[in-house]
Amino acid sequence: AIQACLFDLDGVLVDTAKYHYQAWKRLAGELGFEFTEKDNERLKGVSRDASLQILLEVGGISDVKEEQRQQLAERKNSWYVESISRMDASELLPGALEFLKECRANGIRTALGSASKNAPLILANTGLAPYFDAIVDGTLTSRAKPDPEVFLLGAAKLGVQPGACVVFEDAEAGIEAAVRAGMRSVGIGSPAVLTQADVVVPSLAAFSVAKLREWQVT
Ligand code: B16
Ligand code: MG
Repeated sequence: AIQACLFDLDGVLVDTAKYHYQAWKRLAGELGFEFTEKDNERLKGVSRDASLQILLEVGGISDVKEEQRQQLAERKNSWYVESISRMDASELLPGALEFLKECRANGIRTALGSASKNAPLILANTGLAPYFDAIVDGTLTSRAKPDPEVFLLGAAKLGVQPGACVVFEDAEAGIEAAVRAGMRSVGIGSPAVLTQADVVVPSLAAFSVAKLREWQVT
């Protein structure tokens, strides 16, 4: 049977994408170019440094030294942290807390698998921290999704074989990471986008432990 659930954070448990977008847009504004919501789609699930690289590409800016890059990323992050510092449990996505509780009530282990270095602050402010047996965030991984590192590390921390894990993800790269890790996956979002997922639901409110039980583990 399935023994563990591994969760992405942004887009699965909370909607922090809007705060990332506001902060990147503000940085683009200071640098003198527009950054649209469509551009922002490319940043979902992508690390902070890689996001900055994409942003600079959008603005047609290429000659930026490493030191200045770090300053720009730091600047964006300070605005982002300001926003998430004000978050509370009202910003949890539908069904997130209920499903985590249901997992734990049924003896299913839970881990976070997020690219964000700010994950601990978000978990603390939304009250989710006590529902995880293991946390893997952007400070613990060196290879970004679609590399399976983040989820393999989560499974190892839980002491569960990859084949007995299910990943919940809203980003294509995250689903691909799950596939490469040898795990099942539930896509949160649109089936047209998350084509590699085993099933796709609009939110965790449409999923349950009973559905996990339908999966045989080989
Ligand atoms: P930070 P996830 C990702 O979170 C976000 O989707 C992505 O937009 C962000 O750039 C990345 O975290 C890094 O976040 O700047 O806070 O370290 O979807 O992997 O939970
Ligand atoms: Mg995500």
